[in-house]
Amino acid sequence: MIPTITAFERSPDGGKGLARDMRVRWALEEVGQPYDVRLVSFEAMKEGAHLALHPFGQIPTYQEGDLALFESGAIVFRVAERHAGLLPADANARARAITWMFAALSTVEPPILELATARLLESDKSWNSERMPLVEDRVRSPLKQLSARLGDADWLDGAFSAGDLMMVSVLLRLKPSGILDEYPNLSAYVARGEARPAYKRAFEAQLAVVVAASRG
Ligand code: GTB
Repeated sequence: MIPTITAFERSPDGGKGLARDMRVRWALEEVGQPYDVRLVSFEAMKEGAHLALHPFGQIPTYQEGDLALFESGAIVFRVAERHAGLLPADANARARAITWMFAALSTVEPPILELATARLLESDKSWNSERMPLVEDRVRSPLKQLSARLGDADWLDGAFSAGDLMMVSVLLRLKPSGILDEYPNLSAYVARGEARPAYKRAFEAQLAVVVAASRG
């Protein structure tokens, strides 16, 4: 059965692959599962039909038969669980890969989102320049430890897994800030993720939506 995911009809990032459908596309590409994409406008996201799929009125969603999921982490986990290639067969290694997915989403991503909010939505506030160093340091704190743990390994725990897919996806959001460059092994880690053929296919697919929208 071909699953259907949702993505922005007009992505505010202009095709940089930062919206969260990108990690779902990437997972589907990694496992070789074809998928359909339904594009939704900001207005439609907040209306009943979409809210029935996503209680917070966001993208991405995932539909497979009568199963409907939201939350990119849950969707990537579903894809990884149902197909070979993103989670190791060994039970302990599998549990560790899932742990890295959670670490990406619940430890590394929140301060990165806070930084994005501070830069995009609060730059005009009088207190922004005073607060920004604190926000940036909250990003650096888990990165320093992540960098130490990764060391000179290619991936976080042996072979590439859904844990790496999620961690690279989360770190990508930091690229414009320059903070990632402070950790050369993390920059190289992200570049390794971006170099994967599945990542490139996913990136091109989301970019094609932006290009098509710009042509009207
Ligand atoms: N926790 C959820 C998940 O992981 O799936 C969060 C989903 C989410 O934040 N979705 C965003 C959304 O639908 C799109 S990805 N927003 C519309 C709304 O809330 O009304 C977040 C995002 C948006 C824009 C950029 N960008 O322009 O760079 C990057 C990321």
